[in-house]
Amino acid sequence: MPQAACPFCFRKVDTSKLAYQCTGHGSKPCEKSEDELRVQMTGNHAPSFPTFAAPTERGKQPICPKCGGVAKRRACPACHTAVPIGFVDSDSPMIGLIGSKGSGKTVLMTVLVKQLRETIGKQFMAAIKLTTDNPDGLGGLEAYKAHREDALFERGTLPSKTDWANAGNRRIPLVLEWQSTRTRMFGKTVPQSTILSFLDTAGEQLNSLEDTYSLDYIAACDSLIIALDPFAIPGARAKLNLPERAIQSTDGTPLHVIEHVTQMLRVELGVKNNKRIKLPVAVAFTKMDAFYRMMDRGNSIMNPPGRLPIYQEADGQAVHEQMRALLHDWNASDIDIHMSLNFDNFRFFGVSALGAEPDYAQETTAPGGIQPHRVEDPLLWILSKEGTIKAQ
Ligand SMILES: Nc1nc2c(ncn2[C@@H]2O[C@H](COP(=O)(O)OP(=O)(O)O)[C@@H](O)[C@H]2O)c(=O)[nH]1
Ligand SMILES: [Mg+2]
Ligand SMILES: [Zn+2]
Ligand SMILES: [Zn+2]
Repeated sequence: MPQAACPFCFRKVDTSKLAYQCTGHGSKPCEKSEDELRVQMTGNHAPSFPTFAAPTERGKQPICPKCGGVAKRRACPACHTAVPIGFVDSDSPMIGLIGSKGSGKTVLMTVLVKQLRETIGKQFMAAIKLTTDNPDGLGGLEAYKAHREDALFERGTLPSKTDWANAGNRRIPLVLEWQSTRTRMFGKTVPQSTILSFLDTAGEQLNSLEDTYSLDYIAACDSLIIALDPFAIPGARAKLNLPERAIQSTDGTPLHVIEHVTQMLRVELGVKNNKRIKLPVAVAFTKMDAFYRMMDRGNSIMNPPGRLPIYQEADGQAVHEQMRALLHDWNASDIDIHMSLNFDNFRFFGVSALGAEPDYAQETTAPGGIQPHRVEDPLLWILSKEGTIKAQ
């Protein structure tokens, strides 16, 4: 039975037995109302049409109990949120993104989503779409575009502390559908969908054990991207001449963040102290643009990544080694040691979502605009581990 974590409530569900949700096209009008289960599991109060279990008899049509119409939309049986159609029968991996406050997660996600849609999709011949938990009307997508994408790319303003997706006490996962093909036996290709769910989880939320939503998320993840702020490493900061406003990470050094995540993973996944954690972890150092002027021309971190429809293993290895050397220079090899001792499968990445340093005090992007550099690398590495894309 195909199993996957629901991208909205993170419960593992059998994707061949999803619930149905009415779309209001019966012969009599159907009514939307707040769904108790949905509120309880995700905090979403938006009214929706009735969600009901799939008929158990084979060949029987899913009929809405309220209006008698045939339902076509599928929904999570645990939280009653409508899911992208590609989730049906899939065993999609769940990829988590965590890091401390100010490490650049919101900027990274916003730039990554646009980069995936506009560049990476073409590179991998994949259709990459953003879906939200609000499939009726485009409310969710429009809000995302206005508050996240346009704010950053058109108005050049950096995310505010009370971000759109973190407003109130409800956090909204960003859900992407990556549709491509997979080659079966005899060279036959079949369509394949991978659903990616990103919850922008701040370090301080990880600290409070009451935040079960974050913990459920971490526990459901098949792989993780940890965003680390190099500005929070004293030895790295000493090499720069940063204004005070650039220093935002408040909850400890990157080593503390990593140690905390390791402890949490050990508990959540039940990994004993004498075993390494198997879950693939991409450790992404953000804001690398601040160091570009100090790097040699030939440094792989500075090189443009390849544009072939494969994950380039040698290039990834080279960046990993360059990052290790930088950690050594920054007097932060303890991060490398900690990762080696605790994880079977990790890799370092050096990314820059903005591509150039912003005006930290004004909270605006550089006059030249946004030129993302290597933002997709961590995700591509993980997708190559999951088998969604090839590695070479
Ligand atoms: N130099 C540089 N600074 C960045 C970059 N991305 C984010 N920042 C800085 O880090 C701050 C926090 O970013 P944000 O994405 O809001 O962090 P979050 O709290 O982890 O979501 C921004 O206001 C910028 O000052 C980047 O690519 N380069
Ligand atoms: Mg944020
Ligand atoms: Zn769910
Ligand atoms: Zn109905």
